[in-house]
Amino acid sequence: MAEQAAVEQQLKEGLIKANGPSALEATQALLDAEVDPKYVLQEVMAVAMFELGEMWKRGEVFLPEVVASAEVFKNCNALVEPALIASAQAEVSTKVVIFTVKGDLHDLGKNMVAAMMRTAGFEVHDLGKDTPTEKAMNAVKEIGPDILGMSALLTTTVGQQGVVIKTLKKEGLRDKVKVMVGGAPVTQEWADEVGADGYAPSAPEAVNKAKELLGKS
Ligand code: B1M
Repeated sequence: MAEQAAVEQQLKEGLIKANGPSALEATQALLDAEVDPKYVLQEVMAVAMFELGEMWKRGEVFLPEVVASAEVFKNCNALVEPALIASAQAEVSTKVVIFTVKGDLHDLGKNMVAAMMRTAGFEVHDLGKDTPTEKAMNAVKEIGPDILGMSALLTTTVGQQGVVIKTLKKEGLRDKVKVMVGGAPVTQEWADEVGADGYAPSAPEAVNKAKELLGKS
């Protein structure tokens, strides 16, 4: 492999410019060189998407370009996930239900959290994006998860995390599950305000927080 920093840069640029072949080539090169797949996801791919978001805010890129980059992210993620899973620890007695809240189509970060939780040996049930509260309630009743994880990326949808927690209370389910919240606009203060049990700013930290909440750290 060429110098690692150069390949990381190639991957970041491939994501930002939606150059799929170049991004995939760089992802594969990093994995072949046995760079930690968690590092590739968190420190390279997620960082590139953050930079893209800043460019979008400044009006340097537009929605169709962001859509194209998100597609490249998904394809690169599909390469990284098997490497992540291969490093999974055999634990499994922890069940997680995870989803992106109603009205919100952002799922790249939620997918990363789900993948890293699987790596930690958790049994993860991913309900997807734009998830109606009722679907989440049914999953809690049917699956009986230890953790219910909610992702939200928009200031207009983050309130749904509070709606879900209120609905859990209304249905007598709140004490049966630990609730975790995350996503770019989410903070510890917000988690406290809506009555979540835990918040994590990143996918690896979400795994640590889940273990902490279950007394397994
Ligand atoms: Co959207 N978008 N987007 N977008 N998008 C943001 C979020 C935005 C900040 C961009 C900007 O203006 N700079 C902005 C929100 C502004 C706001 O609310 N204040 C925005 C907007 C405005 C919109 C639309 C409204 C645009 C429009 O249509 N006019 C629209 C909304 C559609 C909808 O949801 N209803 C929209 C659409 C889209 C795309 C479809 C094009 C695409 C999403 C594709 C997809 O996800 N499949 C997209 C993208 C890619 C982004 C940015 C550029 C990148 C998001 C991302 O994937 N980041 C984003 C800019 C930004 O966030 N700075 C932006 C990478 C990902 C790995 O990080 O999701 O933060 P993230 O996840 C992290 C942590 O947050 C954490 O761990 C992850 C990994 O470490 N985490 C958790 C996440 N979930 C967690 C759960 C946990 C714990 C941790 O516990 C359960």
